[in-house]
Amino acid sequence: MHLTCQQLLNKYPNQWQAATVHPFLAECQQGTIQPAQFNTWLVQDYHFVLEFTRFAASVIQSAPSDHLDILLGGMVALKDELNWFKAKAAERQLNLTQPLQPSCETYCQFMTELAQQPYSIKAVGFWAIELAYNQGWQGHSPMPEPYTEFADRWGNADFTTYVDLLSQQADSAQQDTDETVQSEAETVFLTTASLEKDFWQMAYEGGASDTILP
Ligand code: HMH
Repeated sequence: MHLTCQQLLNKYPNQWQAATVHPFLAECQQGTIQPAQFNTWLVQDYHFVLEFTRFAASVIQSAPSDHLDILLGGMVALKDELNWFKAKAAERQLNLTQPLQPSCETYCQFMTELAQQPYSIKAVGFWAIELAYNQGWQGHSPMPEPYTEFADRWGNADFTTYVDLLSQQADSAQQDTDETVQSEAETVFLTTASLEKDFWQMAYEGGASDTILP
């Protein structure tokens, strides 16, 4: 019996819910999120995506040949996404050279370490990271302006299809693995869920430090 992505979702519904349902997203949908909170998310997520791109390169590095087509499509999307982040930051006059906050730093560190793992484990992490954003933004869609394009970027139907293909590739990578490796993949899934929750919370608290002292 091999581990599947769907089994992970079935086994840990509460952890996955905490990763994909958060007041940050709910308040974007209501249009009540504060700009300082949203801007904190935007700057930190730009840094996240930079590191995620390097992680994607490591996934490609160790993937079987017949998985490359889907993964390279994802890489092309990341090129576009990084430029889009820069454009959104410029519109909001945000400084992208701000330091990483601890929750972002921890998540980036996790990806750096995950990059050293076998492909079957990386594939589960890569899928979980993308699914978290797909379900998180889609589950709070549609969003009003100026958040509409953010919800659409990760909530759109093509992205859902891409994430589903990633789950199929992650499932097929479990075929020749032993129980030890599968339990590591399970841990990677749970850690991803927890890091996603913390990332939303970091953004949600992002307004607090913006208080201007006299
Ligand atoms: C924190 N998780 C986080 N940011 C993202 N951009 C994604 C997942 C999806 O790529």
